[in-house]
Order: sequence, then structure tokens, then C-alpha cells
Amino acid sequence: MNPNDLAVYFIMGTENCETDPLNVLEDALQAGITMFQFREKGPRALKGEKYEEFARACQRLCKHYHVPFIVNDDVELALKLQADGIHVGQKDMALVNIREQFKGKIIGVSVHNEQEMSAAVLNGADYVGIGPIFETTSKPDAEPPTGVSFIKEIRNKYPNYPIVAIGGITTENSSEIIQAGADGVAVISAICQSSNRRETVNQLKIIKNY
Ligand code: TZP
Ligand code: MG
Repeated sequence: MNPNDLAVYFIMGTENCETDPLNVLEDALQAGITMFQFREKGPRALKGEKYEEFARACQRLCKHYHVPFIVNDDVELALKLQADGIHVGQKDMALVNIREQFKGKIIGVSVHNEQEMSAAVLNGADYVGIGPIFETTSKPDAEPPTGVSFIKEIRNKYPNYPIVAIGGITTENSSEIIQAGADGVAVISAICQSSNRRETVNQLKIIKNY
């Protein structure tokens, strides 16, 4: 995959939005996000037909703006919709099984330590999401924050691997994240809760200067 696609990776589900989620997504796409992850989770998550309809509507928007549409966790939905890719955590379906079913698609994996990182690389992930880097309020069961030093460690070991950092990333700390070696930032609240998404996305999109 092109690591530049990870520059501003927006993740969202209805639970993350105070206004119409499709408006939030379109706003974010217009503002210039480079990748989108459909992550419909939590107590208010849509189910059944409504869930699939919402996913298809998000996918249509992403197609219109030529932004990759990635599905979180749900292998069945990703295959049914022929999404551009899938993102899985450590507790989701094993990477080796997923690769078989997603030939030519993007596969992302969340990693929290070096062991998980080397397993992800070995098993053919196209990119890794590392974090949470900072405290986050968007994922109640998140692991403890690693701090930016973890990005540096991983980048030193894997100089060319596509890495996106996640967890508590804001317009104030995104430059620190990129300087530490990440290809981009994955965010929920920074964009969902922004009152000026164009400005937010511009500020999150740091040009790599190394
Ligand atoms: N995985 C690790 S932290 C996180 C996920 C999905 C939530 C990130 O949300 P925010 O609001 O950008 O901290
Ligand atoms: Mg998961």
C-alpha cells in the first residue's frame, strides 16, 4: 500500500457523532482525509439492515472522494461490500486466515507491543495501527498508552513499514507523532468533535520532512 494514504486516517461510527454521521463523513472527506475506517461499535451501534445500509452509504461517499474504505473487524461485511480493506485487532480473526480471503486488499492490524508487531509483519499485514499513544476516551477497553517512544522503537526496527499511530491524537500533538516516525495519524474525536473540519484535517496532515 501507499503509506501516504495513512496521512489522515479517519475512524468513525454513529456513536462517535453528535450530528448526522454521514454529514460528518462527507465533511471529513471534503476536508481531505486520506483513508476511512467504518467502525460501528458500542451500545448505540446500528444492527442488521440499518448497519449494512449505513456501511454502504459510507462506502459510496468514500468512492466518490476516491478515499479507501476500510471495515473494522467485520470480515463478512468487508467481503460482502468488497471493501478496500479490513482492520483487525489482536482479538479478531487471525491474520493468516484473513489474508486468504482478502487477496489484493488492504489489511491493517492493531499492535501494542513488539511481539505483536513482528507477528503482524510476519503474517503479511499491509500496515499496522500502533497505540493508544495517548489517553483516549473513544475506546473504553483500550490498552494503556504507550507514549511516542513506542513509535520511535518500532520505526527504528522497521524503517519502511507503513505505520499509523492512534489514540488521543489532536492537532496539537500530531507533529510529534510524525516526527517520531509514523506515516500518519488515525483519529476519531479530533475530527468528529471538530467545529472546523477543514482546518483540523489540514493541521493533522503533517508533511514528513525526513
Ligand atoms: N484504538 C486504539 S485507541 C482508539 C482505537 C480505536 C480510539 C481512538 O480515538 P481518539 O478519539 O482519536 O482518541
Ligand atoms: Mg477489534
